[in-house]
Amino acid sequence: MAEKNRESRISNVGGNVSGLKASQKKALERTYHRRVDPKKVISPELASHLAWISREVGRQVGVLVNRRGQIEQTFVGDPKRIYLPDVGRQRVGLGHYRGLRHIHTVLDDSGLHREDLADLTKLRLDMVCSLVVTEGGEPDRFTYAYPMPDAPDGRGFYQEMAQSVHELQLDFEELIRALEEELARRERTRKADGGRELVVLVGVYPDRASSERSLSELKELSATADVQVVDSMVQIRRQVDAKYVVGRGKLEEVVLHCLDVGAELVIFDHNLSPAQARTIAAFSDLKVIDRTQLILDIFARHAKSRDGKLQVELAQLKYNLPRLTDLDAGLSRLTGGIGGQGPGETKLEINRRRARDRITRLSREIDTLSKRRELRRAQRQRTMVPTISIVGYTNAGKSTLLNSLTNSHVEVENKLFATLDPTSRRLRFPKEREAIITDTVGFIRDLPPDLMKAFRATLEELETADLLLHVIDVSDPDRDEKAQAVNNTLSDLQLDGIPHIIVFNKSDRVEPFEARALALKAHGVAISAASGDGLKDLVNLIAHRLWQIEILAEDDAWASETVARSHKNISSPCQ
Ligand SMILES: Nc1nc2c(ncn2[C@@H]2O[C@H](COP(=O)(O)OP(=O)(O)OP(=O)(O)O)[C@@H](O)[C@H]2O)c(=O)[nH]1
Ligand SMILES: [Mg+2]
Repeated sequence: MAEKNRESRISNVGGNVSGLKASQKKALERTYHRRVDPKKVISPELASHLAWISREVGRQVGVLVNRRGQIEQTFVGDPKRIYLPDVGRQRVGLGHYRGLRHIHTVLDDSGLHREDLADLTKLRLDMVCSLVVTEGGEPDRFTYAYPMPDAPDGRGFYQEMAQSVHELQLDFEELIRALEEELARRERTRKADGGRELVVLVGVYPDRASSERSLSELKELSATADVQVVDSMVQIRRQVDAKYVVGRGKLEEVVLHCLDVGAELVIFDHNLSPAQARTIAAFSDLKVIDRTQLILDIFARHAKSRDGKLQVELAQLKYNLPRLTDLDAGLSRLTGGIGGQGPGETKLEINRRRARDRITRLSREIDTLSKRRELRRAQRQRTMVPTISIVGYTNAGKSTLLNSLTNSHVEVENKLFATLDPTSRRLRFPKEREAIITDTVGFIRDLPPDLMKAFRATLEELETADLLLHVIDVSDPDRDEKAQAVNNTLSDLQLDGIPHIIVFNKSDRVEPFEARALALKAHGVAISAASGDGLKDLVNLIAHRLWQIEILAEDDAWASETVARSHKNISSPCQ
């Protein structure tokens, strides 16, 4: 069978074969008959053959050799360059290299090229080698490099030169065994270390300050998604590279670095276009996801209600569908694992079709649930109870505020996107007045509006709100940018016409006058949702806005009773 396969490869010489004589092509085809001892990197016979034919055709000639010593591919380059044929986009298993080495001739005195070394790491080849050919067509110096993640110079490979192939003392089998053992050992150490996926964050920013701000949020998002950030790589440039986001050279550096630190996942601090996502995935052997996919992954982990889960899945499907590539891992991302590798056996078309079918079914189911919610809301509106929605950047303290206003126990966490499903509670005011108050999903900058729309349950609550409480974490150095991001999202969603109160929360974490001064300026209110400080002012302001009634701010008893008498007798509208 193996013989037959090899037969069928004859005449299959790739690359730049144009203009070659029939006899030269035949000679190139004969390369497939060569066989290298599996313990050797190259045999003197193969070296002589390659050198001779390369000089004969005046071009570089390359071969891919597998671990059994068979020639898998033969290809021809230009006099000064050679392009590696497609080695298949199948991801190499953990703890393994690709099982192929690339050997090519050079007709001048150069050794390994930069491209060779990039191929070595990005395609996880076993080895790359160059063979200098003399004027007379004889093999001369032989340079080789193999992966070495721990290489002291941080380059990720080890390079060596032999004056001739006869001088090569290397036991190839033994070398690969040791290298893979080391890879596997690293893998085991990582697992023992909690088994969290190791990631490298990558971003392009116009300046240092914005890189720090943006990366710190991406780190928090990564922590929420339970991956371990080992490093971040930043490129400062005015514009994002249209093709690779970071420049090509930087991307090579990223790939190399990932290999160095044992990371398999790269998270881009941008929203990649489908074309960029595909190009970058094709460029390296790493799993690549973007900021939106990371956020979606967090959403998938945190959604609790049936409605929430369906909506996240729908958003993931819609986002990932145009990003599916031929041999892509895409589908498993749809099931919520962080950029997880997809089931290799599934054909792309089936993936796409299944994804589309699922999108249709999910949309239908979500519609049904939405109608039910609408009914409930209509009932509420009939009773003329005004509704208040708490909005704000993620982690600002929205759920804490709902809890302390209504003595509830909505989950509060120092994590981004702790809340996904809206929760409504009744809030009683003096003089038999009451309102419904709803806690909603947090906003984040640069979230595609389509994704925001995925949270229909939340949005529907917002659309019918009579008043929005915009909660801002006053202790956050980026509070202004974040508040602006919330305003932008509100206006994207055409919700900026709803009256709102600005609530500066976490006042206990700043100087007392600071929050108050800000509140005064913004006609808002400073509170500490955690300690209850300032809540009476807030209740007062709400009552004033909703009914134009005054509750004496000095009257502590009244205000605290208002807060204490609140009930939690309205279930979440999407349960
Ligand atoms: N010091 C202090 N911490 C607060 C205050 N309010 C909330 N926090 C903390 O801030 C973190 C986030 O609070 P959450 O109420 O979960 O924030 P959220 O806006 O609902 O966040 P998401 O639902 O994730 O968008 C938690 O660790 C809270 O304990 C406050 O007034 N003071
Ligand atoms: Mg919350």
